[in-house]
Amino acid sequence: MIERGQYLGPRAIRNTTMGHRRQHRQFRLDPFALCRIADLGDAPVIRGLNPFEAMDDLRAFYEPIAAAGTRPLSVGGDHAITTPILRAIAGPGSPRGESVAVVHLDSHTDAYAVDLDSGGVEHAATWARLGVDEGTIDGEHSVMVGINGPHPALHLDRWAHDTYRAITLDEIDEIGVAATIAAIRERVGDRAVYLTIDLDVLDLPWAPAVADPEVGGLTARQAQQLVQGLRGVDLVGADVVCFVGRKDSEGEVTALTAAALMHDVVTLLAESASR
Ligand SMILES: [Mn+2]
Repeated sequence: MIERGQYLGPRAIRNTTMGHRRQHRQFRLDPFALCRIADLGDAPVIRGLNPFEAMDDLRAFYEPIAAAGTRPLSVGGDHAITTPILRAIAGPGSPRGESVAVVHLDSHTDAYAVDLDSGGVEHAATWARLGVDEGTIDGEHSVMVGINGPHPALHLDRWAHDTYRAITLDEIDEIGVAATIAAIRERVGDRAVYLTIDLDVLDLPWAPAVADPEVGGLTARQAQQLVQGLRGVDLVGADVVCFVGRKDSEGEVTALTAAALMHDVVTLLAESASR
């Protein structure tokens, strides 16, 4: 599950976006003119060898961000980062005080139960269930998109389908991207939304450098359409995870794909914040 080198993901994204053009063509606007947008630097995880303490370190980094009303977009790290970010920005004890709807793009459900399946350890594949259990995620208004590939236990899928709206890659093939966007929007309604993108939802030509690759994922174009299709929802934060920069192909394809999706997300966040 854990793959070394993911902590270098943000640097690879910074490198590839050094000369980035900032204005959003489809939305006809400059997010950097709408809002104050800044790189807040690497989140210090001082106690990285202990998963529980590492989660607390990350949460401590995000708490003042949440208190300031800032809408964070983070680059992982693996999917374990989503738990402490959600704890800072949503649910009991957060400034918001209530759960958020989650839009989860991933080949995997990440529905392992901490106690039943994971020996009490919170990790990259427990966050989607843990968040529902501890009240940061509103399962009834949340949706998984792009579920694909073989997996170790059918009961995880059952939990995901019972709790979230889980749209498999097969269903996207069947109904198309536009109907998928409509289903996502219907599910989240007017709730505050957190978007989390595991890059393994993409097929390997567009994102080879991921921790847990699955064959036959979304094209980069489909992923862009799905993300841009969230325009108008109240997006309060987002992350892009599981990027293993040192596995990237020549031309830094995964970094470019991640950066393109992040530009869409930054634009969505800027529009949400300025509404
Ligand atoms: Mn995944």
